[in-house]
Amino acid sequence: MANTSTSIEPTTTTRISTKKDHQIREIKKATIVPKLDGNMDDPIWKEVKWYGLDQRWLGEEYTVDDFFGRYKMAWTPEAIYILVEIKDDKIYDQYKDPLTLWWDDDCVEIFIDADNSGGNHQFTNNAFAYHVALDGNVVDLGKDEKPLLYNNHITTKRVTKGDVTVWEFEMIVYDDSYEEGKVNDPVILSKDQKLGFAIAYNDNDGSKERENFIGSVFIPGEEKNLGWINADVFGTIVLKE
Ligand SMILES: [Ca+2]
Ligand SMILES: [Ca+2]
Ligand SMILES: [Ca+2]
Ligand SMILES: [Ca+2]
Repeated sequence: MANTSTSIEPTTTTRISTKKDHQIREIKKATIVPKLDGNMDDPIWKEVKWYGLDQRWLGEEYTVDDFFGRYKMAWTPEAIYILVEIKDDKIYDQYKDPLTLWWDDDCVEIFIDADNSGGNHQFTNNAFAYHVALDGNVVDLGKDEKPLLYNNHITTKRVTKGDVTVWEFEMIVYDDSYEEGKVNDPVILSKDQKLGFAIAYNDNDGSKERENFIGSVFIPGEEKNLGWINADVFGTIVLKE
């Protein structure tokens, strides 16, 4: 039966998605969970390919001796796994306090948007920008605009040999219903699910402030340090078996 009515309301949505999917990548499911030991000999890491950490978001041009980075990803219903290999000529940790200028020490930054909604997340849990420090502390800004430790969201093991550091991460995913200090259910990940994702490295080799911020995704325009504010710039991962 033809119905030309235009008065039908769309189903209620609480959030208008602003994101246009880009850098869409299919991520393979791990049947055997990688062992977080800083060693990349796990079966899943042999099966999946490297992605580059090669987009300069901040700082001057750098050389391959100063920084080279790449990563791999996998998932299970319980978590996302990330293997990161970084070549960095100097590992630098000037602030022992994890909540002081955490972005000015060498650290890996992992961006995740559980429902791929995009949009502002600076002081909300619409998405997270987890800074993982050399000592394993995980920091992001909370709703009160102050830094918070999220060490129960990401577990990591880091092994440095010479100028090469291997990090393995296990990230439990939380969505925008996350409330700090409450009991929160992690997102159970499933096949064909789409999430917003990016990863970056803050490289400092002894300066007062970070020298470079190198990310995984191209960000158009002059201002490229947007990941910590706006989840629209994250790439899109699609979970596959
Ligand atoms: Ca391993
Ligand atoms: Ca460096
Ligand atoms: Ca979101
Ligand atoms: Ca460094």
